[in-house]
Amino acid sequence: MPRSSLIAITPLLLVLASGAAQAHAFLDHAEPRVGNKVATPPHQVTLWFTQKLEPAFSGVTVTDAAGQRVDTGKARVSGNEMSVSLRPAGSGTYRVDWHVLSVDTHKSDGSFTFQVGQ
Ligand SMILES: [Cu+2]
Repeated sequence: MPRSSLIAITPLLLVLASGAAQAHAFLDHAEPRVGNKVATPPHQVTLWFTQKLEPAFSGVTVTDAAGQRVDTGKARVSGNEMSVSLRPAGSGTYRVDWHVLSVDTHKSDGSFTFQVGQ
């Protein structure tokens, strides 16, 4: 097979692989809740998944309205739950980006936002 054909096929396989992975560790719910508004900046964000997680390969980052990271870095993972502490920050739209490896060895990732303020 010509080299150019291999290059064309590789991205397609990656797309198929990531699509299959999404069928495994879904985000079940989060606190603050996905898309919700809270009055004051939370001290932590907690995410619950549909499967148990592998702590070494799972993580979460949180950024504030200015795009600055406000998480303290080290996510805590216990069973199907992952949480991270937040530094004090202001109001506006916060973005949560998570990636997990579930115990069935499948990766998935995603993001959501919540609002802080009145
Ligand atoms: Cu899976």
